[in-house]
Parts: sequence; C-alpha cells; structure tokens
Amino acid sequence: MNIYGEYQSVLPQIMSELTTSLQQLNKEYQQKNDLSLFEHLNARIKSEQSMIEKCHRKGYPVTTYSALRKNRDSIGLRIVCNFIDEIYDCVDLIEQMPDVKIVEKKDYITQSKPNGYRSYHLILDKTFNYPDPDGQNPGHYFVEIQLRTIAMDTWASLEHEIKYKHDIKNPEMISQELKRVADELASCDISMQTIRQLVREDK
Ligand code: 0O2
Repeated sequence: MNIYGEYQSVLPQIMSELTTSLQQLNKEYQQKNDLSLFEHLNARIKSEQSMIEKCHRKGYPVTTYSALRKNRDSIGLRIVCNFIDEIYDCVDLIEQMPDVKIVEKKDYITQSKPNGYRSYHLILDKTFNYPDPDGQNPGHYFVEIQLRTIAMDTWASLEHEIKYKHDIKNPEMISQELKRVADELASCDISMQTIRQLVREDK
C-alpha cells in the first residue's frame, strides 16, 4: 500500500487545480501591470521514498495520516520570479485566494539560512472538493509553496546537485564558497531590481 493510501490519486488533481489557479493569477497580474508575476512554476508530489524518509527523520509513524497531516509538503509548488518585489506581491495575492489560509511563512530572503539559502516558504491550508484524512468533504490539504528569484533558484539547484550527489573531501571550503556565491547572487538580485527602477523612473 502506498504511503498516500486512498489519497494517492487525489494529490495530483489538487496540485493541478492549484497550478491552474496560480497561472490564472499570473495572467491577471500581467494584464494589469504589464509584467509577469512569476517567470515559471514547478509542481511536484513528494516521492513516496522521500516521504517515508521524512517520517523516519521526524519520528512519525509511516502512515497516510503522517504523510498528509504531520508533514505538510506532500504537495509542493515552486514559483520562480524575475525580481524580489514580485515574490512579495505573489505572497499577498496567494493570501487573498479563496479558501486559502496561510498557516506558516518563512522568509529566508530577509533572513537567509546560514549556508546562504534564500527563498520565501509558505504552507497553505486549502479547501478542495475532495475528502480528506479527517473525514471532511470538502477537505483540507496542506501545500508547501517556495518562492524564489531566478538567481536564488539557480543557487539552490546547483547547491543541491553538488551536496547530495558527491562525496565532498573539503566540506568547509565548499560551504564557504557556496555561501560566497549565494551572497554575490543576492547582491545581483538587488542590483537588477535597482536597474529596473532606474529605467522606470526614466520613462
Ligand atoms: P524537497 O524534495 O525539495 O521537498 P522540513 O521540511 O521539516 O524537513 P523545515 O526546516 O521545516 O524542514 O523546512 P525548510 O527548511 O523551511 O524547507 C525545506 C525545503 O526547503 C527542502 O525540502 C528544500 O526544498 C528547501 N531547502 C531548505 N534549505 C535548503 C538548502 O539549504 N538548500 C537547498 N537546495 N534547498 C533547501 P526537502 O524536504 O529537503 O526536499
């Protein structure tokens, strides 16, 4: 039996519905502001193996209830924006979406992780027209949304690739270098936003 049990087929449907709503939000924002809210959007259902590993790591029983209630990232969306300002616009707009309650916000942009990781993380509790593990219908589902700029996304992808795929002989030096690059990219993000502002003021 899959860890997601009877909800295994519901999760992709929820993911797809939410993706469509966010793409619609992007369209409306584009029409109103003449610029994109986000550059692209990825969505994934956490693999069964990762979910089981996470249950073990957190000390939760390996059950459907743990997968959907104790852990809150079975459905994950990553929104990649061109500029930092759009990340915060996007958070505001998500907060206003119908049937959405934001139950957790982590701003790793203003407060980056010690290793240099930057992103804005949200956990949503959203109602969908499917039954949930607490017997409610419409049911409540948690969704994790990570919002980043292109530069933050590039760093996180490469850092993940470097860290998880190879044995590192001199981890301290590599961590220092990764942190240095993260800070340089953060500085580029701010510069690009400033340049955009200058161009706007020039009009
Ligand atoms: P995947 O496959 O991306 O889902 P927890 O989620 O409980 O384990 P915490 O502290 O509550 O941990 O969550 P956190 O750190 O706010 O967010 C976890 C997710 O953010 C990770 O998911 C990564 O996607 C991303 N993330 C956090 N820190 C880093 C980092 O230093 N480097 C990179 N590349 N990504 C990071 P998972 O579960 O690891 O994997």
